[in-house]
Amino acid sequence: MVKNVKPNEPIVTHIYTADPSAHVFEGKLYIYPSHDLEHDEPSNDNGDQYKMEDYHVLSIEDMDSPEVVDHGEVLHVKDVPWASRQMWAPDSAYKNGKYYFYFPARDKDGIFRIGVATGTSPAGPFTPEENYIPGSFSIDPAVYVDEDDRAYMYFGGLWGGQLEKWQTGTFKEEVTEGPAPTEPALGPIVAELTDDMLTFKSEPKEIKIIDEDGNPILAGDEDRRYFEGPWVHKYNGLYYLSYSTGTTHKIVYAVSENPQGPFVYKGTILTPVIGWTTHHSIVEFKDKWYLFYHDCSLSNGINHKRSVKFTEIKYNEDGTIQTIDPYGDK
Ligand code: FUB
Repeated sequence: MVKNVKPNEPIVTHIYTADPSAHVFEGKLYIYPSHDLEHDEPSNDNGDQYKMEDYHVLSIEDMDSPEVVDHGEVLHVKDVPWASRQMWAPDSAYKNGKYYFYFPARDKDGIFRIGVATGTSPAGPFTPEENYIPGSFSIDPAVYVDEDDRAYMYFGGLWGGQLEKWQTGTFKEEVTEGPAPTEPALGPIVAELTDDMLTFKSEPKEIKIIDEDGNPILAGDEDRRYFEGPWVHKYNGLYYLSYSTGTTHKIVYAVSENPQGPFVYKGTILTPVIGWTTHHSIVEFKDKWYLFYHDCSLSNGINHKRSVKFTEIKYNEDGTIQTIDPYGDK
């Protein structure tokens, strides 16, 4: 257990953690991160340096004096029949009295797919299904269970996340480019989940992100276009889709009245952190809203050695989110 964790400090230091998906289950805050492995191999734009093999679950009971419990390894790639490597950003959900753990990994052909594992406790362990979710592709699943009990999975990531390779609807290994800078950017993908949470109910479809005038955000607009790491939460009846802009290293957001969009771009939640990737989640716990995110400060900027942190977020009266500079007080 790690005691007295402070905002904007690593919540654990005994392992490197990234891509935190935070949820409140059974009255506690559970964090589902990636588990970064330590190695000295070089980095590339394909993300080969992110060699993760397993997942740990973390939890916090009281955010006013946070003590973080590491529940240990809950799933390892060797136990997933369809997966070969790279257990990237996961998420979890609760429905039907069960916990569902969603994770991307490369299949035996090197194609990223999304798998699901189930368990009876939010702290795991989780038992994987034999195969990946049929029709799933790319990375970074985030599952939102709405108040009407319908559940949606948001996913997709550019570059190493392979989203460009699916532009025609089938996987094309040779495709490396997305749309031209003056064309609409690729959006994240959404698919409604079946009631048993194990398959897609509908064909995955691309989400449209537009500006306040109704124009699509363009591929060349790297300050606003979608890159990876989607997250959806609801605030005052509106759906907030937040995501990483990748090359410009920001967490930004867009809002909609419909969980499947279109979403209207609103602004920046988190300015760039130390390290290339930025990835987050947003959760309400005991009447406060928190942003969980990661950076590479503990490893002095090594991109594949990241640490999960948190900070409180505040809404303005008009529903916009106040921008956070994670190093603002230093
Ligand atoms: O952790 C591996 C990848 O890096 C994630 O899937 C992306 O969102 C980025 O954080």
